[in-house]
Parts: sequence; structure tokens; C-alpha cells
Amino acid sequence: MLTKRDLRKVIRKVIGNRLLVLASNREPYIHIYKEGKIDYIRPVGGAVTALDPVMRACGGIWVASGSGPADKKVVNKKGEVGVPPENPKYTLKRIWLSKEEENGYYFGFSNKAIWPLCHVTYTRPVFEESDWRHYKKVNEKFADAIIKKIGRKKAFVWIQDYHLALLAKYLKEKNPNIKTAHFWHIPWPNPEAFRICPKKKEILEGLLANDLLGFHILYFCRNFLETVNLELEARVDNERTSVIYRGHETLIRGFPISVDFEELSKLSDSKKVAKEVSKIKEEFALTKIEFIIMGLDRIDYTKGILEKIKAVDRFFEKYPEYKERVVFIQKGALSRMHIETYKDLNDQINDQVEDVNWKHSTEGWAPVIFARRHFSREEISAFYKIADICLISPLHDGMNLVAKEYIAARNDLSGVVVLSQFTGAARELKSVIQVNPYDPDSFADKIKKAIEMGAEEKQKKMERLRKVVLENNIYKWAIKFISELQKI
Ligand code: GDG
Repeated sequence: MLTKRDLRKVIRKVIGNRLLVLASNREPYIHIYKEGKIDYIRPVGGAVTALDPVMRACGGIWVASGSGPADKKVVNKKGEVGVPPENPKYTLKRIWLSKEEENGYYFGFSNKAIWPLCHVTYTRPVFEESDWRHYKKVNEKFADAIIKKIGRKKAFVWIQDYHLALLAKYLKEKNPNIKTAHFWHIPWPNPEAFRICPKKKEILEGLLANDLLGFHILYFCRNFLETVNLELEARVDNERTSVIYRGHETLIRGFPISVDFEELSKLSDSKKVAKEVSKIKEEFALTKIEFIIMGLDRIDYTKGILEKIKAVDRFFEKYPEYKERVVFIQKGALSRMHIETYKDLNDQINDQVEDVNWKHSTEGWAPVIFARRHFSREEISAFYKIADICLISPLHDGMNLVAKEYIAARNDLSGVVVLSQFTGAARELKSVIQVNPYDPDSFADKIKKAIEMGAEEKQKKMERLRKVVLENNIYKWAIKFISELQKI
């Protein structure tokens, strides 16, 4: 198993005296006001969850947009603050966006255009010229802030996700000594799906300004290479798996992202989490329930939440003997609520939960609990600990970290993972029960199968899954990524 220490060694060897700068839209710590005092929360989202342990191990500067109500209060004149707040290990540099910029760049081009374009869930992308203008402007703003920080020094900039597709190009125009690598956290679609994008050439050119471009799985790499072949006059080198465009080479690689297994496993056995277990059981009246099924997602149409509730409905229709014995508790954090599709989805979920509960509930029991409030890491760990089954049903997902977090938390070797075949995680986690979320009948049967699985089989499967996640932890992911830079 590779550790923080191994990662530090690799960073020293590969990055040397270059400055390490990570850039993402979302910040890893959000400062808020709580009872008149400044406090902080960790945002909901996979990219940030995965990268914070890496930055804690390596140090450096993380540039992101400031989004918390108390964010401006805690930074110095340069917009910087040490994090984690209680024991700083790296610097968070915040960028301030205006409402118009946030609207056009974040809600607009990033989430109304690129997000649905890359997830094949039959949700139509919306392309607006004004959103694109803001998208370019904000990418340039990130580039200016980074350049101001590093000047003409040598640096390595590690760019995250679909919000910053043009950043490498802007950075290199300003300082050609900078090395950049980009990790794309969401799927890359097939060329047929991508070709409708009016800004496809600019996006591809932006990404090909990088020295290294990473996706979760080889399937997304292949889709990207095919897209480049179709859309640009570039040379795809199949031997090196790279693209040469206008004399510059970009290596294209698959790096399945992961979690800090050890930390999550330790947290699960902590006293704090034990306390949360009792509180949660009390709060949601779970003490007498025989089988607890859990779900944890941002409220997003790609996550298949409606499909999941429908499958639970079908399960109780087909197998009424499980009424009063099984509860499905779904935790859903609201996200991107300024976008109509997300508002509508939230309303649809409310209606569906209402209908299913009305249909199946008996005195003192309802099949579905939908919890919307923000949960702390300890509370989430407690959910993982009490849930007999973790139900993860995205219609399309880059990786899905919830699956890996649940596995890392199950030190008791119990618990079953039911996982959509359309997640990146399904390629690695062979011992899960796979489902097609578009097929409610077989989905319902898989829930039954998970409930009825014998203790010995559960243990064997969980042992195998834990081995995979332990060996392929977040440090291994980061080490593989950074080591690849040596080939440039
Ligand atoms: C993107 C890709 C890829 C959830 N609710 C709360 C909370 N969470 C945390 C979970 C988990 C994370 O959010 C969600 O991670 P996912 O991987 O499921 O999903 P995305 O946010 O869509 O992430 C995805 C990922 O990037 C990484 O590359 O896996 O495919 O879509 O860590 O625990 N955390 C807290 N409170 C909550 O209420 N603190």
C-alpha cells in the first residue's frame, strides 16, 4: 500500500523545486458564520474530497473561487489563508467572482453546457454565447491569479475538472515555462455526443495545451482520442497514447481516482462516529429496523435518484413481506439550484417520495426517508456504518467516490454495495452487485438479493472490495499521476 510519505518522495523527485499549484473551481474549505462566530464546512463534491488529502501531504497552493459568506474575513491581502484551518498544511488562495461571472461561467457554460454534454443521460445541453464569454473570462482570471503568484518562476500547475478547460492555454501563453496537467473528473462522451458542442474546437485546443491529460478510465481516454481524431487536424500517437497538436504533445492517461482508505477506516471506528451512530438512529427512528439501505448523492439528474426510489417502490410491490423491516434512507445535498433542471428534479423527488410513502406506509413505518440537511464527515461515516446496503445508481458517473468510501468504512466486513454499471467505479469493484438503473424490475430484484445475501458471502465480497480500495488508494492515484510527468 502506498502512503502519504511515498507521495511526498515522488513529489520531491518529480516536481523538485518547481512550485506546486492546484487549481479548481470549488474550494476545499468554506468559511461560514455559525452562532455569531466564524467556522468552516467541507463542501459536498468528489473532486475536493479526493484532493484535500493529497494537498495536505504535499503542501503548495490551491487556487479556487471563494464561495463562503465568511471567506473574505479570514484571508490576507492576497486572498490567502492556511488550511486545514485547525492545522494548516497548504495555502488556499481565493479568487472572487462577480454574480454575473458565476452565473455565466459556473451555472451557465460549466453546468448547463459541459456537464450534460459529457454525461450521457439524455438531458439536453444549453449553449449560450454570453455564458461562453464568462467561461473564458473566468478561466483567464484564474490564469492571471496563478501567474501573479508564480511570476517567471518554474511551476507545475495541476488543473481540475471541466470548469477550467481553457486554463492551460492561457497559462502557457503568459509563461511557457509552466508545466500543466489536467484531470477531468467527469466522463468524456463518445464523439457523436460531443460533436454538437459549438465550442468544441476551443475546448479541445484548451485541453491539448496541457502536457498531461487524465481521465478516470481508459474508455474515456479512447473517447477523447476518437473525438480529437474527428474534430482536429492533430496526430494521435497510439504507441505513446498521446496527441500531437501544432507541435505540442499531450499524454492521455487513465487514473482511477480513489479515497484515503486508512483515514476513512480509522474515522469509522472513532468515538465521535459511534456517538453519531446513536444520534442518527434516534433522529431517523431506525432503531427497530432490520435492514437499512442508504443512498448518498448530490441532488443531480446524473445520479439516478428518481430511478433508485422507483426501484425501491418496485421492491416493496414485488416483495411486500419486507414492509416494516426495511427502510431506504437517502441523503441528498442540494446543488446547482439556480438551474431550472435541478429545481425540477428536486420537486420531482419530493413528489415521488410522497407517492411511494403514501402507497406503502403502515402505521409508524414509511419506506423512504429523504434527508436534505448538510452532514458532517462524522455523520456520513455513521451512515456508512449503520447501512446494511449502500445503493449507488448513477445513469453515468466518472468514478463515484461514495462506493469507495462505504467500502473503506466497513471494517466489520459486513455491508453490501449495489452499484450502477455506468459508473467508473464499476470497472474496478468487481465484487459489488451491479445494476442497470434504467431497469426497475431487475433493480428491485438486486435489492432483494443484497438483503438476502448470506453473512459468509458478504464477508468474502467485502474483503475483496476492501483489498482493491486499500491498494488503489488516493495516494497511489496521485503518485501515478505525478510520476507520469517524468515522461514529458
Ligand atoms: C465528481 C464526479 C467523481 C455527499 N453529501 C455530503 C458529502 N458528500 C460527499 C461524499 C463524496 C462526495 O460528496 C461525492 O462524490 P462523488 O464521486 O459521488 O460525486 P461528484 O461530486 O459528482 O464528483 C465523480 C468525482 O468527481 C471525483 O473525481 O468520482 O464521478 O462526478 O465524497 O461523501 N460530504 C459532506 N456532507 C454531505 O452532506 N461533508
